[in-house]
Amino acid sequence: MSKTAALDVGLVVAGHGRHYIVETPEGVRIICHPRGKRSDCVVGDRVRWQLTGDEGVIEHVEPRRNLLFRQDEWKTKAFAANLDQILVMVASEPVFSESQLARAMIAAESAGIEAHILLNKADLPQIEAARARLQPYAAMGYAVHEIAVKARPAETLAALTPLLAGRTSLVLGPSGAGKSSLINLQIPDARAQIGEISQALNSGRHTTTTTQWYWLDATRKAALIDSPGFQEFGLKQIAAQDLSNLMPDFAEPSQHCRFYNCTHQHEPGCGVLAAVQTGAITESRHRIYSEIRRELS
Ligand SMILES: Nc1nc2c(ncn2[C@@H]2O[C@H](COP(=O)(O)OP(=O)(O)OP(=O)(O)O)[C@@H](O)[C@H]2O)c(=O)[nH]1
Ligand SMILES: [Mg+2]
Ligand SMILES: [Zn+2]
Repeated sequence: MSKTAALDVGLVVAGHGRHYIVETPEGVRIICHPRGKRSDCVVGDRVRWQLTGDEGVIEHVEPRRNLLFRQDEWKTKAFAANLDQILVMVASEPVFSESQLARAMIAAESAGIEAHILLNKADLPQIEAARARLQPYAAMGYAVHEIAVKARPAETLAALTPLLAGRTSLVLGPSGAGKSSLINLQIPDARAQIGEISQALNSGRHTTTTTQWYWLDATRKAALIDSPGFQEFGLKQIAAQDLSNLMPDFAEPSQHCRFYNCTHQHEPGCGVLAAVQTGAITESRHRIYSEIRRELS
């Protein structure tokens, strides 16, 4: 028997700086520390661990199916691993940044993870403007689900239940979009699930400060992962020449560029610039592309 096979298996359900909460196959949650200085596991990781005293030590992280992360100038921030889908949640209010939304979708494409858009707070008058801003994303093939988690809970549950069934979904988005409200709607015992340790770390706060894994069903087949609202969303992990391939509305037009290494900025015969002229690609999408591209070169 190999050394790791003798260790217990576990699932990382929360991380708090230098320690993690690992869940056993029986559903028991234990505080664990990584072996050594590097703390490189994230929520969703399958790990091998062993008990030392009343806490555990993570000895090994199993290979990941995928990993969603952002990479800024100085640091890499992993969101979660081994995901079936990402639900990028924005709301009619507060007004969302299209650049942040686009970056989250690009990160998902780059990690090879299916992404959906949830547009929350459909009850507010600002919904029309938000819907219009998301129209290009629907047109380029993303599913956009309009919901009202607090205002129309029954309707929201009915709309999202089939989407969530049997899958591990990460809910990602800016602060105040309603991510935690969605978790609480889908999972009535959410507060109980996160346990005392996590609650203590989040106590008295409305805003989420750590990524947390919640089971949706008693059979523990489906999960929802809550995450803190993000602001920065660097994409330094992406090579500049790959960027347009990760933007679905750029795919077809870029086939018509005269130069194979076209940057879609100023080149003659650029299919992307032609598509901006006709409106097939919006000005704002091209501006976001140019902004990210500048950061990558
Ligand atoms: N009008 C309206 N407000 C909503 C709806 N859903 C959620 N909210 C409100 O939006 C606010 C933010 O909700 P949260 O669930 O805490 O947002 P969050 O995305 O978890 O925010 P962070 O944890 O800071 O990232 C709360 O005051 C909710 O009551 C809705 O359907 N309509
Ligand atoms: Mg929250
Ligand atoms: Zn071009």
